[in-house]
Amino acid sequence: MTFNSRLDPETEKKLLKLFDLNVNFRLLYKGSHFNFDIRKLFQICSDQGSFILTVYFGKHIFGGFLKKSLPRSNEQVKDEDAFVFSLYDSDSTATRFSVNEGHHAFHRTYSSISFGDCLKVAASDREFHVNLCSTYDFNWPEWDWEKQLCEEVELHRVQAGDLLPGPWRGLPWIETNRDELRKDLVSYEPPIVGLTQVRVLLLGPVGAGKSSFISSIKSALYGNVVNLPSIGAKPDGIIKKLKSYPIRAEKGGQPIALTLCDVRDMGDSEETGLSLHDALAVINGHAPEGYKFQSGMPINPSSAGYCLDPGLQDKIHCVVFVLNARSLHSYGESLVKMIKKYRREISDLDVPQLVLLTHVDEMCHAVNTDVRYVYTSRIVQKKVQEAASLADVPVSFVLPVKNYMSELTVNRDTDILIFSAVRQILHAIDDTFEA
Ligand SMILES: Nc1nc2c(ncn2[C@@H]2O[C@H](COP(=O)(O)OP(=O)(O)O)[C@@H](O)[C@H]2O)c(=O)[nH]1
Ligand SMILES: [Mg+2]
Repeated sequence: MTFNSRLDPETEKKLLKLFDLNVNFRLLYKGSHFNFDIRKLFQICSDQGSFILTVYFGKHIFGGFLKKSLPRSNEQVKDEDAFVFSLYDSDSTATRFSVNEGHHAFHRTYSSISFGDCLKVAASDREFHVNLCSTYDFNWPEWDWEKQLCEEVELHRVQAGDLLPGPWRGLPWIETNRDELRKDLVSYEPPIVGLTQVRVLLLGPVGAGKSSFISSIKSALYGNVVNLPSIGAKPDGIIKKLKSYPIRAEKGGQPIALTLCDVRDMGDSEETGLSLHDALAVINGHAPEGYKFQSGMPINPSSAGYCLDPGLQDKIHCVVFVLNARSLHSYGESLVKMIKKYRREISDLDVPQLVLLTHVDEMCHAVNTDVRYVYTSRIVQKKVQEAASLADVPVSFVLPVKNYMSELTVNRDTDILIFSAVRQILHAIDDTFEA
């Protein structure tokens, strides 16, 4: 049974900034999911460690933090670190107020939760109401100090120590490394004489970040953020073309030896997305550029442009499964089975396969603020392990990245992470040809 927090990533970031240490949130309770039953909240959340309670009114959020656990029975808790907070709307920053200098910071009864005398959340008849103390300046211009009905109530565990003592993969985050990685990519030569381009196919469900990865490579090379029109495009679910993207060292320059190929997204079944048959046809070089994939119409020798006798240059030299770290837990069983099946079939073709794990910046506050934490983040490490087990590959085959998206300018460390993922793809190709 999964349920998602009402906190969007931007708001979550603001709340995370309330803490001096690096922390992350794990949702334990959501009122609307549990029919606003406070007994359920006590049952699930007691003795679970530090927590933050959030109550929502449209864009406005109030709440409280307790470093200690929610007690199992009705009692008062002393906690020097407890605080209450308010976030007026998405444009402002969250403000925190300490609670009574720690004394009686928290109180639970069988039907209510109070942070000092500042904030009380009381349940009655499957509803939650909140009372605020007007002596605190909650920065709340339009607040009516009478008790208010909460739209939503959530309780997140606050997990400290998101960062490991040291990185689990080394990467020098220095300018010379960016230059070197860039130079290696631009001067890359395929390991087979006569092959001028290696073709890398990106496979994965919609929203995984396939298009964004292609544009991120271009951005890192060009030194300015490039957006492909297909980024964030809504899936039409019916047709999508095979599109090859030659990569150039500079805008309008000569293509380098790497081409990325985008195809129809994978769906929950072979009928709703790219079929194994069509994927293999692309990998084996039978599908022509611009080929339109259609459900129920597998590519075959009578399809327009079908390449009957493909050469090595028409084939795919590496398949990269692109997965969204934030969605890993919600990928359906059928998609997971399909990925494993595709992996097995592609293995028979001796084509190297890797996993690109995107959206890691959304998993971890530290990575979001500074991408250099990617290999020190405990949660990213966990997601990498999950992705490896989902796709049945060794952990070392999973490449975590943060794609460029809303930024206006490129950044040295994001470039380094993108370039190093590309380097590993190229190494996998070289190793396969050498074997
Ligand atoms: N935060 C974050 N957003 C990403 C990342 N990669 C892609 N996105 C966003 O996710 C959405 C889907 O990306 P897109 O490249 O269109 O996915 P595709 O369907 O696999 O081609 C877009 O809104 C992207 O801006 C990433 O690494 N981090
Ligand atoms: Mg796309």
